[in-house]
Amino acid sequence: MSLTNDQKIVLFRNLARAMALDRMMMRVIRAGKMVGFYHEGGIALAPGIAAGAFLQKEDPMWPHYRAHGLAHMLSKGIDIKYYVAEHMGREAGCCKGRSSFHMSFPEDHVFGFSGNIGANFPLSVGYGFAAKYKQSGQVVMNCSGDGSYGEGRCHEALLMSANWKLPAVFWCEANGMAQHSNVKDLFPGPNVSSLAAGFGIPSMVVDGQDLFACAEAALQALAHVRQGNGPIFVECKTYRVQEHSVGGVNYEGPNQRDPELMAKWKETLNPLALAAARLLAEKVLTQEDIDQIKADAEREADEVEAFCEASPKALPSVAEMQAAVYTA
Ligand SMILES: Cc1ncc(C[n+]2csc(CCOP(=O)(O)OP(=O)(O)O)c2C)c(N)n1
Ligand SMILES: [Mg+2]
Repeated sequence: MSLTNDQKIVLFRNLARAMALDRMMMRVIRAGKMVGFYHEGGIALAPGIAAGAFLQKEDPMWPHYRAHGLAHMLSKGIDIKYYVAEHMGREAGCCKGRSSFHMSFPEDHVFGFSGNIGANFPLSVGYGFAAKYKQSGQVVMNCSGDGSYGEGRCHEALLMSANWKLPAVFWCEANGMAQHSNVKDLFPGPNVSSLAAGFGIPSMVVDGQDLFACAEAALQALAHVRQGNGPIFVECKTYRVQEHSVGGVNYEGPNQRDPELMAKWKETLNPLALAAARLLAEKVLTQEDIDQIKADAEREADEVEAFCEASPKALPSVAEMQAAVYTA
């Protein structure tokens, strides 16, 4: 499925925005202005942009937790300043600064967010079942990393989705790492998407550094699901070139990961640079257009930071906090 030039420009602009915002989040946390912590996206944000790009507002999405779903939500059309304000513990945040990254945007059908790896899978089965039962036409975008698939509930979710032919995309951002483990030490094979075949679910493997390849895969996956064919699995191969989370060390098992290899990946596999080269070669954009898009993205990140700093710090009373606690 090929993309129009207009679609390519939107994707490119959103990737530039997400990468500038990711860098801003790193500046903010290092300056001690963030509540909670942050898992840098780095050069792994193209799959998230693709995952959110072609969803309707009503399509439930559970973003991958890396970069705390920044790319996915921005691409889905969520106003990201409320995400940043939430991380900075400000009243303007999407959950009034109470949640750090355990946030939600219910109006945009992002119903929750968790650092609990794999927690989203059973919920996605529920969203998918509801969509099918109500014949709402919604598609569920269930995003995760390759490290999720050591969790039993992920396999149960694949099984139930396949069995009930649920309208779900299992979108996997495979950076080869799960915290300090290499996925090759956790999974017997080159692609976690090979699991899908065991459940009769079709799958694709895509270059996660190629923004447009990821977007084409998202279009194809959504078309498959919207036509009532049941779930599909998309694996985007990407890279982690920094520590797992801020303040950590870039370990793999007991050893530090090779810094030279990380630097080489960072330089040669930057998805924005790769997409820019494509757009120039195809004469979709000029170098001037590209520079302008990048400058706009940096300015937006600065403006978002200033907006958040201007919002009062969230200092809820005990009664206000109790009102937000749900017990059953
Ligand atoms: C249920 C559960 N087990 C373990 C952890 C600790 N943990 C946090 S991130 C992570 C690795 C996740 O890997 P992946 O899903 O591939 O995401 P990546 O960080 O590689 O982007 C682990 C094991 C957790 N948060 N939740
Ligand atoms: Mg991973």
